[in-house]
Amino acid sequence: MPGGLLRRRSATAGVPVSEPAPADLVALASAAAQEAGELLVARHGRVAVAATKSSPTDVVTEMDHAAEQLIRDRLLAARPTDAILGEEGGQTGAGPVRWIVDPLDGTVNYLYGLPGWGVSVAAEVGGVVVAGAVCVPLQHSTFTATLGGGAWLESAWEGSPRRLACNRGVVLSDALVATGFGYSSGQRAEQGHVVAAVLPRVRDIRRAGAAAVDLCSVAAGRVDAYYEQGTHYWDIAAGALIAREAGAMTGGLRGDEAGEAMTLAADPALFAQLRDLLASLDADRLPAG
Ligand code: LIP
Repeated sequence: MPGGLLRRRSATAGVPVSEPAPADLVALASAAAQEAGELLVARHGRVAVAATKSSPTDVVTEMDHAAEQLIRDRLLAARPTDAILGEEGGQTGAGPVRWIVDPLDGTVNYLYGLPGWGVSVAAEVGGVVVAGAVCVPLQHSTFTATLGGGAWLESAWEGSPRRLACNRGVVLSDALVATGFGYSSGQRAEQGHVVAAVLPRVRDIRRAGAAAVDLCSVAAGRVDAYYEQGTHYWDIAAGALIAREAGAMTGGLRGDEAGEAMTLAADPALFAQLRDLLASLDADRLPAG
């Protein structure tokens, strides 16, 4: 992956202006995500539930805040004028690069000692995600992607980074489909109806517990597809780029972008089959209230 800064000429003064290269942004994203992952692993035994969000199962730990602060510090030390949108700290700054940070995706897995949690850091330039990293510490894995540069997996079990490609040519009835559920019981009731209708139509369902990791699993061919209603931007910003760069299509059910109403990812042919099924079930209808 190329390093250094891209240089362009200012339209007005002819003065060279530095634009951040996606390779530099992904290196910073990956380093910050890995360092936060190490912090989360090191302090796991000392987790204390500090607060709750929308329901008692949506736990916010002290560690979410500590991990986000570490990432913010690392990003701003390297790039002091950038903006950051973090799950815990909201939006700060207003620079041309905006970082999208989920310091701990899969909080419940983390609390229970399950390995499927990750740290997600993405970089947007001009509103487009150009770089992303998802570190999954207990799988000794970091997934990265740059726009147009492919998706990659660095793993302790593999010598050098491996380029990822999602599974191709899987029909819906043979597909292993990951999904997730929200925290409110009303939303879960609706999601339960949807998954009950999907389950007989696919090979099987997986509920792993972290959207960022699920999207990386699509990229790595560990599942064939992923869908979920209710994801937040910080859950999916990096993972969706990683999935797309591995050849998957991401989006909603009505030609829209992946987002809170629906996040769907799969290779394009399977995407279309699952989208049609989910649309027939109104799976992107947000629950009342
Ligand atoms: C999680 C999401 C996951 C969803 C969980 C939860 P959190 O985010 O990544 O996809 O199914 O219920 O919302 O709360 O761990 O950051």
